[in-house]
Amino acid sequence: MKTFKSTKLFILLFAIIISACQSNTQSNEKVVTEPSVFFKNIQTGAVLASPFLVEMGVEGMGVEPAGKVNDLMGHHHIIINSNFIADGDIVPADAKHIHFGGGQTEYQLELEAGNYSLTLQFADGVHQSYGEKMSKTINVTVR
Ligand SMILES: [Cu+2]
Repeated sequence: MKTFKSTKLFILLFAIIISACQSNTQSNEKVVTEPSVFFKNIQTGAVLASPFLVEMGVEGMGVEPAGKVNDLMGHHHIIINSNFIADGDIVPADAKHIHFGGGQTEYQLELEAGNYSLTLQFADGVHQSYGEKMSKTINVTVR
């Protein structure tokens, strides 16, 4: 009887240890961050004097000049008063869409006074968007 009890206890402890290990593994997986882009130096709601410096950040991917398509690599774009570009679509080249095909991560943006949405959009070497998950939109006021 005593042996049976301790065996039961051992199995119970074993089960607790196993489940503790599993929940650790799960929470570690959740900590892994998805690749993302962000404005390093400007928060949404900022009031700025033109021209102002825009510092473009990326996590989980690398910046390289446009030209070739490489996994997890690309370049930044700033989109003014327009939406992010859907995954796989080409980022247009016009006054609203500024490409940083040289691999730049900083830009002096000049805008007339007013309210703007600024979207940072990451895209691959042939300007195909990485989609909404690799974009970030903020709203700013230019005095
Ligand atoms: Cu581009």
